[in-house]
Amino acid sequence: ADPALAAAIDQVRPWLQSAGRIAMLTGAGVSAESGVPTFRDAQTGLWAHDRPEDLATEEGYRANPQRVWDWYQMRREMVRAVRPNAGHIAVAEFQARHPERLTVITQNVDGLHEAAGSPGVLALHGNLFADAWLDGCALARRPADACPVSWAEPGHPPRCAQCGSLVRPAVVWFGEGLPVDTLAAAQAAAHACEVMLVVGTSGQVWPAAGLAGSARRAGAKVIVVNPEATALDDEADALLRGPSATVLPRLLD
Ligand code: BJW
Repeated sequence: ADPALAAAIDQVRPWLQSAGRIAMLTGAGVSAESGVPTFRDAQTGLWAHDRPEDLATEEGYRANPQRVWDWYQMRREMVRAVRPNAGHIAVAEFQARHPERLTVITQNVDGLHEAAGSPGVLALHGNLFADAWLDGCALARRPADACPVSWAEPGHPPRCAQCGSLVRPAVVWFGEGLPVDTLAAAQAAAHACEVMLVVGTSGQVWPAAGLAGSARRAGAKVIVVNPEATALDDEADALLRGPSATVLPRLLD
C-alpha cells in the first residue's frame, strides 16, 4: 500500500539474498504488534507515567522494592497473555530455512523470539520471567550453600522464605553490565555480518545501540526497520519506515 516502503524493500532484498551472514538487533517495537507496550512511546509507553530511574535501576528497586516488583509482575502477566506476531514468526522461519545464517540479538526481555522458535537468541537485557538475588543469599558462606532463588516468595516484599534476602527480576537495569558472554557473542555477530537489520528499537540505549555502528565499520550494510525516526538512522544504508510485523515477512520470505 505504501509505494516508498515497497520500493525500499525491493532495494534491500538482494542485499539479504546475497549475504552469507545476517545479524538482527531488535527492540520493543518488534513486540508492539503482539500487544506489548514499548518503553518510550509518549502515550502508551511503559514509562509514559513514570521515571525510568525509579523502575529500571538498582537504586529505584532499593528505594521501593514492592512497587517495582509489582510493576514487573504486571509486565509478566501482560506478556504471558500474548503471542509472537508475524514479525517474530518470519524471523524464526527464515532461520529454519537457512540454519546459522541469521543471528538474533535482542534487547527484549519478553521471550517472544524464543517462543516463535528462533534458536540461539542473544538476549542482552536478561529475562523478564527469571528471578535473581539482589545481594546474594544471606545464609550462604560459599555459592554452593546459597538458597535456590526459586525459594523466594513473590509478595510483600519478595523475599526468600529461608534466608530472608530480597530477590529481583533477572533483567539488566541502567548502570549494570550486560551478560559478558552474550554481549561478546553479539559483538562477534555484528563484526561478522554482511547485513545488520535494526528492528523496532529507538537506538538510545548503549552498548546495544553501538552494535549497528560496529557492523557498519566492519563493512556491513545497515537496514533500519521502524515506523518512526531513530537515533541509528544516520548509520543506515536503508530506512524501511513501517511496522515490523508487516515489513519482516516481506523482507524474509
Ligand atoms: C516499532 C513498532 C512496530 C513501535 N514495528 N517498530 C554511552 C552513551 C550514553 C549513555 C551510556 C553509554 N553507555 C552506557 C550508557 C548508560 C546507559 C544508557 O544507554 N543510557 C542512555 C539511555 C543515555 N546504559 C546502561 O546503563 C547499560 N549498562 C552499561 O552500560 O553497563 C556498563 C557499565 C556499568 C557500570 C558502570 C559503567 C559502565 C545497561 C542498559 C540496560 C537497559 N535496560 C532496559 C530495561 C530492561 C529491563 C526491563 O525490561 O524493564 O532495557 S532500558 C530499556 O531500553 C530496555 C530496552 O531493552 C532498552 C531499549 O529500548 P527499545 O527496545 O529501543 O524501546 P523504545 O521504547 O526506546 O523504542 C521502541 C521503538 O519501537 C521506537 O523506535 C518505535 O518507533 C518502534 N516501534 N512500534 C517496529 N510496530
